[in-house]
Amino acid sequence: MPEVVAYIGLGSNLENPQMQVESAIDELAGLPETALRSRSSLYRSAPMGPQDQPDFVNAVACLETTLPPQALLQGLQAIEQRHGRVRAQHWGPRTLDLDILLYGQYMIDTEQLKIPHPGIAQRNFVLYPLAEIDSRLDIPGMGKVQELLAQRSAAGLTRLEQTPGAAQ
Ligand code: ROI
Repeated sequence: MPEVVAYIGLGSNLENPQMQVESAIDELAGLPETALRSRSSLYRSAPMGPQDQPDFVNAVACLETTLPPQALLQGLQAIEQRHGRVRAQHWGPRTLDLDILLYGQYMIDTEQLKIPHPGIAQRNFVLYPLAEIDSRLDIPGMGKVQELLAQRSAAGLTRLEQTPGAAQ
């Protein structure tokens, strides 16, 4: 497999969400055949979907990997499991959610994998951190991140300050 640049969306709204997301980024960096190229800041975001749940912490990580998409997905699911993810309520709270947003310029549409992630254009908590990493990024079939962002308000979204003492 040639090396591919993949973008991963991270989200958590249970059990110290900032810590869940920070440690998941470290775990992404530890996946086989994979290196962490860059990452966004953390963002606090109002829940999309049912409103009777805590705010989320969201971020995006950019990986270089030679894992095929299916193997990458399995790696993400293993990390979710380690964070105690249980799939209870549809669009309900979760300790950790990891999504493959982009896998190079590939378009994949299977039962298990939809890449680019179909929700990107609607989610300011994905677009803003993506743009922080690369605002000129092209999302196959959707357009440039910068243009998608211009159509999404930042309502409910706050970029979080660096955690004191966090590694830079
Ligand atoms: N809402 C926000 N703000 N962030 C998320 O990561 C997120 N993830 C979800 C649902 C429940 C749809 N809402 C979200 O899965």
